[in-house]
Order: sequence, then C-alpha cells, then structure tokens
Amino acid sequence: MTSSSIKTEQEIQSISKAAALGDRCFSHILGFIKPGMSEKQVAAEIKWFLTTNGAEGLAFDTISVSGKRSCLPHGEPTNKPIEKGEFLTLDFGAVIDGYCADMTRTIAIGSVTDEMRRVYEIVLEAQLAAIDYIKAGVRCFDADKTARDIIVNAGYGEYYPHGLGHGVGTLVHEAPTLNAKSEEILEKNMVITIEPGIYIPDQFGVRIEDLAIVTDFGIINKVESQKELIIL
Ligand SMILES: [Mn+2]
Repeated sequence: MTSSSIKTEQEIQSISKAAALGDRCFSHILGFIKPGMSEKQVAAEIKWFLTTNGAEGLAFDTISVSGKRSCLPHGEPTNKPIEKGEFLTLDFGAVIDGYCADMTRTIAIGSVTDEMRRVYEIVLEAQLAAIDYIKAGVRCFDADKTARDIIVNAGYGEYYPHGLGHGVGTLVHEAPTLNAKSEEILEKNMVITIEPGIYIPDQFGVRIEDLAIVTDFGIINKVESQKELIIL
C-alpha cells in the first residue's frame, strides 16, 4: 500500500537509513567493478550487499546497464560484459522498516569521449539546479522545468523522455509526481527523487538520481555519493 506523501519523522528516519545503505553499497560496488564483468554480476553484488547489510529486500529490480544499453532508462541487466570506454548506470534501492530508497549513479569505465563528458556535465548541472530550486511551496512542473530547461538549452531535450522525479515511501513510486505537467505543490516532509537524464539512442545514457526530503528552506539530500564524474 502507498504511504501518505507527507512523511512522519519516523518514516523519514527509515527512508534515511535505506538511503544511507545505498551510499555504502555504491562505495562497495566501486571497488568491486572490473572491466569484463557482466551487468548481471554487478546487479547481483548490489543485491548481496544490500541484503546482507540490513535491507529486508530491494525496492525494485536493480538497473545495471552499460555501453549502448545505458540509453535504456529502465533496462534490465544482461550478461553483456562491461567494457572500457563505456558508461555504466546503476539504479537501485534498499527497503528498511518497509520503506524504500532509490538512487542512481552513472560511472565510466576506463575513459570517456568528449561527448560523453559533455552530456554527463549537462545532466549534473540540471540535477544540481533542481536541487537548488526545490523547497516547500514549489510547483512540481516548475521543479521539472528548472532541470529540463538546462537540458533543452544544451540541445538534448529530445533525449530526456521522463519526468524529474517521484515520491518515495512504502512504494518506490508514490505521489507526488514531478514532471512537465504536474501541478502538485511540494510540501514539507515529502520525500522525492531528483533524477534527470539524457539517453542518446545506440550511443549512451546518463542519469543522476538523489533522494531528498523537502523542507521550507530547500531539501535535505539523503544521498551523499559522489556525482562528479567517476572514471574507474
Ligand atoms: Mn527513481
């Protein structure tokens, strides 16, 4: 069952625990990934780490997509090996006390092209702009627009097919919906994701996603993992 979009202190604590475990998992996985491993191997390691470190389960099936497959926003992991020169997008979340977390990082293996770096920087700029803008009282479509304008103005608007984010609670997708049409107003103690992305068909994709608590003064970001480009 879905939880109320405005969370209690106790609910926020549980979600924060789940998000903190996600950060620990990401840092573990950075030391685990080696070129030649499959997307599925990485997804299996994420599941193992989360469930042996306090998670009751996973909030959703882990997304682990590399190379051309990183342009699939909801791609399932395959046996494809992760190669040097590719992006790898990891989207995952733990469940603790019945509450979900949700985070995404895109990392590079070995090296990036100039265009890969440029697209990464645009997504990061868009994500940081939305983080700066969001606070209680903001309309969801304005939050979405803050990030979207940066991507559109950089010339990649057609490659950003989804909304900025969503509420998270007992379900990983709850109200509010943050997209170009949503007139909902963000309120204190809503828990939302902020996750712009750019996906260039048959080339690569980038998404950066944090999980945040809305306050009267801004957001409290519960995901602390590095988002400046990591090249393993
Ligand atoms: Mn999400």
